[in-house]
Amino acid sequence: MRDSTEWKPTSYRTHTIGQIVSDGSTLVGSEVSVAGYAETIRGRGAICFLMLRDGTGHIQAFLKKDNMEPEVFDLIQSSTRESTIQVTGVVAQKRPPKVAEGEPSPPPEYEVNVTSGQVLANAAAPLPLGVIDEVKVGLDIRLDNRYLDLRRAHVNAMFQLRSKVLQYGRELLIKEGFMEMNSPKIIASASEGGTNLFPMMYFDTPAFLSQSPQLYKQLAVLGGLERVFEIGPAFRAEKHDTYRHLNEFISFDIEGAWMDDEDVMCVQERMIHYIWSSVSENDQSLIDTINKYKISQNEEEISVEIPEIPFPRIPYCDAIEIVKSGGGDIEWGDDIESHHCDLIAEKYPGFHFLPRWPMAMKPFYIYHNKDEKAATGGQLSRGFDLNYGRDEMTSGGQREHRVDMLEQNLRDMDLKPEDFTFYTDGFRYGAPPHAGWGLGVARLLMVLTGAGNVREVVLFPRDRSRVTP
Ligand code: AMO
Repeated sequence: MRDSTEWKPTSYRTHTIGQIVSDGSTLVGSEVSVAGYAETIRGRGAICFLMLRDGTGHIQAFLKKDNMEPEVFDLIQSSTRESTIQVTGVVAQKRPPKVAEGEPSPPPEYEVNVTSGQVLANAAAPLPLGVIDEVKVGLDIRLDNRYLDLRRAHVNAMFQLRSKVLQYGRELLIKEGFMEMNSPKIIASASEGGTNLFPMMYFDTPAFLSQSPQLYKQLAVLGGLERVFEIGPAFRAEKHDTYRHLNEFISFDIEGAWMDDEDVMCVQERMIHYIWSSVSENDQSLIDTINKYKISQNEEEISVEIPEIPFPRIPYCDAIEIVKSGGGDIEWGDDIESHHCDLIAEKYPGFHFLPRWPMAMKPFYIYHNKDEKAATGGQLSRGFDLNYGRDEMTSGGQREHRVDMLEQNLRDMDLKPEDFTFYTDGFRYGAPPHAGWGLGVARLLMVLTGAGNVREVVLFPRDRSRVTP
């Protein structure tokens, strides 16, 4: 449940449930108002036990018809599970349960003896999925009813953890002098290849949804912001139906001036190390909630093992040799696909970087160094990936900051420099060498939480068959 120390009173409640649960001893005898979802409503006749849940905890509300308006009592008693209810009453310590002699007494528990209340909104019954009772339902039903799925403790904990991961990522970058920026999501030209764009009409002009903040984070750096980051949506019209692809995903990007590929790989590993360390230090209760569910489902528990840094660097050429020696069918110049990654992961099971990809396999904005040739004679680039197991987490690299080379790269990749003048013009007035990366947030969360599908860690995923809710 959420940390409740800084919650302030609102029109609907004087306290959060978590505050009463944790500060009950100081509140006994005081009047409080709380509001939440009705988990269970038990009792007959003139007595009712209502278990209320808000985002911070659970508490029992005890209702006696004699102590309140009888109509309100009847309304609450006849309300359905998950209805939202507000009650006002006096905090009392619950009678402690009997324990055997010599056994330690459990910590005191508190309840609210209700004097008034109201049903704020009744829930329809039956619920399309169980919130507190574990009835197995498929992912599609869960996603169709995500607003209810989210009320389940482990799902709620998962999204709290997601928020923490982003918070820690931001923290580390801000400490290192990066500032947050936002780039436009309606764009005129592709940065990551033209085939997977979502076209749209921008009034009378054809435009696209942005695949990446790439060109804009670079322009911000050229403009003197020096170190920027962005956490924002990226759109890809890819016809994949896999556990790790979505058509809209959150990309966590950085870009830094006076940096090369190795510099930004170091930033990335420090950030991941910081995220894992911070989760391990601060968020065990979220992990415990998720693990409680995993244990009930016989799934492997999460254990937050802080990865050692530096992560191994396996240059592309070496990676090809590892795949070949593992029996994989691959040649220099081929993409390293998931089944190849499995062979690399046998040797490097944790996070590992794959730097120095062939230039022809990397986008036009990647740095082109004519002196960097592979043994095959092929041109190498300053582009890298970060992988974990069979999955790519990140792509990045040093960027081409020399405008003539940049235009050459565009031509080499059959793109027209005149379509990119809004970008290339930014390089005509002095451009710092710079580098950056883009990390798939959902993929990183899959590693942290052991989720088998990105949809588990994305609130309202967008894939080929889903645009609602
Ligand atoms: P790239 O296209 O490799 O690089 O994307 C960066 C990272 O984003 C994630 N990702 C996805 N996640 C879910 N669904 C998808 N369809 C999807 N596509 C990509 C991956 C990937 O590693 N501009 C460069 C980054 C840079 O060089 O700074 C880029 O976008 O985790």
